[in-house]
Amino acid sequence: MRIVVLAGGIGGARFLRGLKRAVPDADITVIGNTGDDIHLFGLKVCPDLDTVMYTLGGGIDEEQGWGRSDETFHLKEELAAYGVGPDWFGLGDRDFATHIVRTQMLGAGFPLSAVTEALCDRWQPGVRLIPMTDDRVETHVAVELDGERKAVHFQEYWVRLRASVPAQAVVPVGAEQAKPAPGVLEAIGEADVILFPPSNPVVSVGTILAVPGIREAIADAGVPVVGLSPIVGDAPVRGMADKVLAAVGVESTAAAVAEHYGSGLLDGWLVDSVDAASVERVEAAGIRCLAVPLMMTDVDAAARMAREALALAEEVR
Ligand code: GDP
Ligand code: FO1
Ligand code: CA
Repeated sequence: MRIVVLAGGIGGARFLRGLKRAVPDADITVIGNTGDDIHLFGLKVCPDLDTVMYTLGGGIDEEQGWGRSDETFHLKEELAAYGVGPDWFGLGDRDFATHIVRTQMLGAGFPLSAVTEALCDRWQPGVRLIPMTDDRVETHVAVELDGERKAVHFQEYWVRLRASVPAQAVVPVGAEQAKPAPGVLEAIGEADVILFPPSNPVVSVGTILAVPGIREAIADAGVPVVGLSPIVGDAPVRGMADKVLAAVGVESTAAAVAEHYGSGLLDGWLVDSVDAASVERVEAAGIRCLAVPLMMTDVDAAARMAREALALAEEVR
């Protein structure tokens, strides 16, 4: 079975680990969000691609959900001693090696998709990980700071400001001009099923869908498209989805997120058991909906969610 998954970072990666356990023989292609990418210290950092690669490859800091396990921060301390920042973004020594290799290869002329493939040669994530685009896309967030409206990089909004001020707008800068990376549209066209994991609907899945051609290819694929809600009990399980959903005028409920994707894109939607009351509203929007446990407390729980998603896909096929 050929499965295509549109993934952000932690939510996407943990779901994928469950999906691999649920269907070990499946051919899984992951289209990764690159809107979170940021240039720091002259290096290109791709947090969501790395979170997927490290999580599936066994190199993730499990507790944190991002960055390398067994990490140290000597390089960051040395940079700080020179007064070189930013000091608010925690790049570890082991993680730095990934960004150095990536930046070196990009400088030599390789596209990000080829670089990601080379990095995955080491990590063997067991899926084909493709960035949504080889072109530069950066998510910016419009905020009001000290009485002034300005746009900050998504990482600055989330990591430095901890999403402590409202997001007035979310803009995937460069997305309109971006082209899907090689293999993205082909994978969608050849898929038997397409899954939206419980990833951020705005700054993860929403950013991938903002690359011209991807949304259309999914809508026209003619195969089941099934999503899992990242909103449980009217709040994100973690992160700032409530803030960025508000910026696009969507309430933080499992049903509103399904309606936001819409029946033009989604055939099936899973909500958590605590949100069983919202099933009717989702079905009224023309999307088949079931309530099942959606907390990824461990890999087995994520695998059960993956089986539910695939069963729902068969039902709507
Ligand atoms: P990020 O890039 O690291 O923010 O990761 P994603 O975009 O892939 O996923 C973030 C979303 O995952 C957040 O909105 C969370 O609410 C959601 N999430 C995290 N853990 C869980 C979980 O155990 N269950 C569900 N349903 N959602 C989760
Ligand atoms: N998240 C933080 O909250 N603080 C950090 O210092 C931080 C550093 C970091 C370094 C590499 C990386 O791949 C991810 C990192 N993250 C950090 C996570 C990341 O900023 C966000 O969680 C995602 O981009 C949100 O989708
Ligand atoms: Ca992300």
